[in-house]
Amino acid sequence: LADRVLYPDFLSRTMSADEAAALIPAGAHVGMSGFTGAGYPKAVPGALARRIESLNAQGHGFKIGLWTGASTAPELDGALAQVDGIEMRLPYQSDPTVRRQINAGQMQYVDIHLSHVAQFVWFGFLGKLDVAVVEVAGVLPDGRLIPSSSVGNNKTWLDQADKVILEVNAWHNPQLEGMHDIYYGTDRPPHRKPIPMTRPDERIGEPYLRCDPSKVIAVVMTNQPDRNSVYAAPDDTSNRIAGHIIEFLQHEVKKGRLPKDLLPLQSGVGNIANAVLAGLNNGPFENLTAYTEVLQDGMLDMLRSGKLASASATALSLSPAAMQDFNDRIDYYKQRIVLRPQEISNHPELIRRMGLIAMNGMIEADIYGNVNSTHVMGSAIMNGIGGSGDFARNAYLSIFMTPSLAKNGSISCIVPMASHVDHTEHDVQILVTEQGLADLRGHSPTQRAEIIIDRCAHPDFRPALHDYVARAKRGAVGQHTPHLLGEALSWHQRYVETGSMRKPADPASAA
Ligand code: 0RQ
Repeated sequence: LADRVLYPDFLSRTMSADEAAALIPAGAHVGMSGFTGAGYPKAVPGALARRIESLNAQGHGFKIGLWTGASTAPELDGALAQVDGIEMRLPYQSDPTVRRQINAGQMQYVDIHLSHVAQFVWFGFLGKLDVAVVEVAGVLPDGRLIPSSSVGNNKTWLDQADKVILEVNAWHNPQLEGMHDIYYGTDRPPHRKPIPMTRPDERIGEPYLRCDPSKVIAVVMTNQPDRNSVYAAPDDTSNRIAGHIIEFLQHEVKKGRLPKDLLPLQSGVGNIANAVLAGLNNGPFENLTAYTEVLQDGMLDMLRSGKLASASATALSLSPAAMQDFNDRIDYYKQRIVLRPQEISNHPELIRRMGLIAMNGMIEADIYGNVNSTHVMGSAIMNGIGGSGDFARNAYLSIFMTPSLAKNGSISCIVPMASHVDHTEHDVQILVTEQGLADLRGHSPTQRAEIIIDRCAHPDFRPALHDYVARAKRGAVGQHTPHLLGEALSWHQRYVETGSMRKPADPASAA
């Protein structure tokens, strides 16, 4: 305790997680730390869930509004959802229980761009933030805080909340101190100034989080690891997607549209993203940089090999083995990694200025290039838009990738019309599946349809997609983006009714 909490006044405010959880009132808006399984509070959420469970057994109807950085872990989202303790959740989540409750209509979910969250709170768009529960790695003698493995919205939670509960997690390497860069220069319009950053590795802020000590109502000591999920080894499909992207980037360098060390990379979460990074690690490019949200295993490998010179992110999201390596070589990584608030890691101004290469996963794309990142069959949430919209719209190159088929081949990820649109045709430049890569730049919708079907759709579904376009060209009210409105979502409807987008009579075809 004494070596992690150096601010003397806080010692008298240390208490158990149960005592701290008792300070959170029913109906409160609670801002918790945590981003993609890193830096979330480990003890207070579980204690709060136990309290909610026992109060609700007595008929209290206790729920909170839960705001985070992004996804957290079973000990936070899972624990609170299991006791039906979340009235409203924002932003990105990936917890199975939360997802089930949202899709059952039992939890409200507000899925907003990750760069918007902090400023929506500053603007008062989301109402008052009552309590912040923030994990830190330590407290300085003057009360400033050493952030832990993610920064997320912590600066905003600490600044905006009436009351603050700190979890000081001794599991974190004390040498994390100095890795973070917290920028305090943001303001509200009309007082905004340009953010003074032109390179991903630039430091423009300070390494600590500020916090008014008088707001701190509890300090809870923990010693527990982050979620640290394991990534699947790249399979053939992901390797082929990675191969297409690397070939494309080489082509862009040859054409003079990208420098030979490329431009800063943004990479989404998940196994395909990790495979692309593995591909880049074995690929021809040197001296790369990353300006991204989440630093996952693949980027750590690239930093270690030297392919990646530096990486800026808002969170680490590492497997246990990668975390071990991170701790073992923290001096090396500290010179190459900067962790920032998510309003800076995802800031449209910076993404546009630095010219990012954005690579994100998707659920489906339609023949005209609209991308659905979030909804299954137009209705059921998977995770959320996360930062994909921040990056896609503002990047130098916006790439979306997916296997061409889902659910054992019963679903085509290229469909006549996307059942939900997160990224419009205007924000999507490149689509990639294991089948190939569609470069949509400079092409009209009908030209795009041919390219997407021939390059990206699975061969089983190509004839039906071409047939749809041909008939739409005859039957649509306009020829710019021809659709047959009565049929456009029929593939999804067939899946809902039969469990497959393929026509039952002919397993090899669709529509
Ligand atoms: O579901 O696990 O139940 O089988 O979707 O699909 O293929 O494992 O792919 O892990 O890369 O996730 C878009 C969800 C892709 C992710 C998405 C089903 C599939 C499986 C996952 P099962 P895969 P991935 C920065 C960027 C939005 C946020 C973002 C995501 C599950 O990339 O959440 O980009 N993106 N943030 O079976 C029905 C289809 C489907 C389908 C896949 N067409 N129809 N189900 N699935 N395609 C990071 C942050 O913002 C934090």
